[in-house]
Amino acid sequence: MARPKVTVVGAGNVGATTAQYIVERELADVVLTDVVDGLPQGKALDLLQAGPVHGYDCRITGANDYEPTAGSDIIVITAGLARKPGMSRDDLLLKNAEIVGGVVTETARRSPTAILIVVTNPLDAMAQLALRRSGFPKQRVIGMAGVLDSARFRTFIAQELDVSVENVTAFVLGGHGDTMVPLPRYSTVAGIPITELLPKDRLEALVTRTANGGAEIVGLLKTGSAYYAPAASVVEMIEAILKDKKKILPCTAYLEGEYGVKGLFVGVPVKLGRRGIEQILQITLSPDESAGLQRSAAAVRELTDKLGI
Ligand code: TXD
Repeated sequence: MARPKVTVVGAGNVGATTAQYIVERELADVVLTDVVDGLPQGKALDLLQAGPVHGYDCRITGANDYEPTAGSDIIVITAGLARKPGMSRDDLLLKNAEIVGGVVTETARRSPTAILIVVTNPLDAMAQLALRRSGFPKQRVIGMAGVLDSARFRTFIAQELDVSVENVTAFVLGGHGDTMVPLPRYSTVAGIPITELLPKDRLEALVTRTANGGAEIVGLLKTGSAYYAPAASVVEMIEAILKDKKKILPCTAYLEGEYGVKGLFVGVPVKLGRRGIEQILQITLSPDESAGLQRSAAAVRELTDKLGI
């Protein structure tokens, strides 16, 4: 049986680490692309040479053009710029929209049945742009944010209670970043809601740390942002899709009325399988949680309005 094919656009920190985790799990052959001459080719060759040691046979190809991406099952978009000094959030929005728009046009026409996983920030708006540009059905355009945000929350809960991360499930809704909505009452340790295990003030501290999880790492690294956990999160989504696992994961999905949000990408629990987003799960939110989600949606809407999408 032919191995599935995954294209990763952007051979920077998140892109290259995503390629690494894909081949280490032997999930797919990988095509890694970037605009920087030699970068994707060099990283692809290096990863290929780790194969004999790790014991994987996946093919890994690096390219500066899109021809080798044709017929991909999944396309992961990590291409973009980080914010530079003097650059406003809006400058970044417009620049990354230009990059992501171009990438989507080039990849979608060569892989018309692919599933797009968008990673580039501002995530929710870039996912919306990818949906519009590709003309793909909404089931096949997914943003990665919730898996990462909930992985961070799970890490902090496990640390706080000194239990295995494997026992901890956590739920995070909403947009990526400051407006995310962690849901402690749906977060559990071996099935026990964490609201029964942690006092309110500790729980609030963990929620705040989760919401600032990305900034905490940027503050430490200084020259870049997180990539191990983001790449691991992308790969969990890829695995759920390629193995048709029907796994329930928090992902950024296009809503058409669910949770009272219409025509916008927001993070919600979805079922991921071979057809992409196979279902959006609707859970009952408290008035506070619902208000948080609406605030989050409004922040996303501001960006999509600026892009006119
Ligand atoms: O939760 C999430 N969604 C995120 C998002 C978690 C982590 C990172 N997040 C965002 O992903 C981050 O804010 C960036 O927008 C992207 C990629 O982050 P990364 O840390 O990988 O950035 P790098 O190392 O700067 O890599 C970006 C690469 C770099 O090699 C550029 O040369 C390349 O993108 N690039 C392009 N590749 C292809 N085509 C075009 N046009 C292009 N422009 C730049």
